[in-house]
Amino acid sequence: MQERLKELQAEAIEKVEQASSLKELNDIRVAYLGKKGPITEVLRGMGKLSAEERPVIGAFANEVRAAISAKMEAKQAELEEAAVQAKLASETIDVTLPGRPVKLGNHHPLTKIIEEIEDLFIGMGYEVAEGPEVEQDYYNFEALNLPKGHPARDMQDSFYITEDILLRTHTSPVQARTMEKHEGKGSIKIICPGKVYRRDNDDATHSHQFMQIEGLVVGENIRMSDLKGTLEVFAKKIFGEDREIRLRPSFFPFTEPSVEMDISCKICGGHGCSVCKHTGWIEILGAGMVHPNVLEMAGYDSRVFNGFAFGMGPERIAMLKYGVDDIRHFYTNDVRFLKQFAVEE
Ligand code: FA5
Repeated sequence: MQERLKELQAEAIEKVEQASSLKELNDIRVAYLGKKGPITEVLRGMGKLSAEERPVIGAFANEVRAAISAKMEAKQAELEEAAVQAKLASETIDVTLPGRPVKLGNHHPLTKIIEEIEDLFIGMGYEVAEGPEVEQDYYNFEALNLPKGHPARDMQDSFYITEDILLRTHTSPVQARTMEKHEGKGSIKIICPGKVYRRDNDDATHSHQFMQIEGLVVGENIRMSDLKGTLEVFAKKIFGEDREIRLRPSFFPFTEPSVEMDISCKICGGHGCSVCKHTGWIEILGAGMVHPNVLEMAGYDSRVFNGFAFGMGPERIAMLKYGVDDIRHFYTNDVRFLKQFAVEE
């Protein structure tokens, strides 16, 4: 019996040495040390042995199992280490390979122009104010001298949510809100950038959703010449000294007198094209002296206080500054269009 056990030990150890995978090793474990294996089989025959022989064979059988198990453990460690080494070898990184460039985004041209305009006005002592896009009819129209039924409401076709709530059609309600907050006291110098909405048909210079930047100055002895000077500084800083500006008399119910400012078209150099509707000029803002009724409705004494206001369209400004021929490029977000603005960052 001892001979048979020795034979099995030698046989099992040889197989373990030759095993080339963890699976193979496990199969050998089951085959030799398992309940149905040959060692267990030999031990089953121990009943036929004498009482003296039995402990000797039993102890020997345990030694055989221990020797096979120890060999297996050593082999298992060896195979596991080999597997780790093989994995490391297959995952070697060639640090000398050139890296893949990471594509960097850039600011949207509208963000750039709005920030540029904000910086310019902050430099002139203005503060930035904001207001809601879903606005009350009162602030969008009534507080701006546009009572219900006023024909000038047709100038801004609106998206109404209820009879009294709408998507704001301009940023001018922020003027009304800011003046109201001041409760008729003290001067104001703000700009208010934000989105506005109108039921306009989309074309090269119109969008149903666009941006505006409102400006408002309230104080004592503010004059039309202050407004003109401010707009001139703005236009020259943004467009350069060589671009022409013109102020045209206009009408807004919330300003009196009112003007519109045009800039000479960069696309055609002022000769006329589809962007400037063959006039050589593009309108970029409306402005005027704050109407006394607007000051009074917000709680200011119009005999003491006066002011000027303007509202500009950053899309049109960006079109003129960067030579963009269609406002819709700003919203379709074609990366080929957007990445052209990366170089100036
Ligand atoms: C207004 O919205 C006045 N609230 C501006 C104002 C403020 C006047 C304060 C006086 C005092 P207007 O509707 O003209 O005015 O719009 C102002 C600017 O917004 C225009 O000059 C133009 O640059 C831009 N704009 C108007 N409609 C569109 C549109 N559909 N798409 C793109 N830009 C537009």
